[in-house]
Amino acid sequence: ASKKSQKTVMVTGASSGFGLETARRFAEKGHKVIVAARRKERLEQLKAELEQEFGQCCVYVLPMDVTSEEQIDSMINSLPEGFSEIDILVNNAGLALGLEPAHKANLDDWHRMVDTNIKGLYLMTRKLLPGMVERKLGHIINIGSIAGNYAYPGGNAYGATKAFVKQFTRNLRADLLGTQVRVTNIEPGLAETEFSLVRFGGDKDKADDVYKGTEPLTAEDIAEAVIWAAEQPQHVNINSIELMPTSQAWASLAIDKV
Ligand code: NDP
Ligand code: 8X3
Repeated sequence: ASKKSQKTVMVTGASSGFGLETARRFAEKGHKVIVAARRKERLEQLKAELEQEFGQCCVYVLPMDVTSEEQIDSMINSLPEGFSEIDILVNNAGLALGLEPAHKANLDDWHRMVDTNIKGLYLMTRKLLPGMVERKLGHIINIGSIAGNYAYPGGNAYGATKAFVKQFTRNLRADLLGTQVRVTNIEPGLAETEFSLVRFGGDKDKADDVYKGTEPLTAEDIAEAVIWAAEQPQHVNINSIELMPTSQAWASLAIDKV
């Protein structure tokens, strides 16, 4: 990017999966990238890698938990010059925990999904939006999911958090009309990252089984969709992109027969 077109991009959940690849793609294109997540060492390693590949100065490491309003406030106040005016926020940090039916699901898992996928996302958005509106420039790119569009067994609270993301995105668009701030929801289907490892509490065999025998989406595929939405000319707002692997589609509705 030329100096004029260079943007400052914040990616949450940049220590793994979609977030990491999205940060890589923005850095590759010459933008300044703030990489945020809880695992500091991974972020430091990513910064070293990206700066070696694409040049110094462009990556700022921000260890933080998106569920903490206090941490979000202090991180916004601590951003150094050159990184403090965020043009693009990629709200990617999120997780699924468990695949049990609702009557057996762990309530703590539900609390954590709501705190991260809903509360973390709206906190980041609410805190960064005023600056974008004031500067008449900004783009919020949310990572939703097909789980917010279609129901599946065991999707219970996770899918509902992603349905929140979908409707929140649309309502943001309604509020932001006339401000030049754009909002997009990316809705991926089955993609191989650490997502299943987290969902199944670190059980690698169970996680690997999810992707065995099929060709899932990759983190690079999602990063590509994010970049594409971000690179549209200013008068174009991509409302949503739903993408699935070719090897995934809908099944018929289930019927309980005696
Ligand atoms: P990964 O588990 O590989 O990455 C998740 C990222 O979120 C990690 O960087 C993790 O970093 C970060 N994160 C989790 N909790 C917090 C927190 N409290 N504060 C800050 N960062 C946090 O999974 P994906 O890349 O697949 O997931 C990214 C997003 O994509 C999620 O919102 C997920 O729901 C969504 N998604 C995933 C799909 C898939 O099939 N993989 C499909 C559709 C949507 P750290 O642990 O270091 O904090
Ligand atoms: C992740 C996709 O189908 O595992 O959001 O819920 S799915």
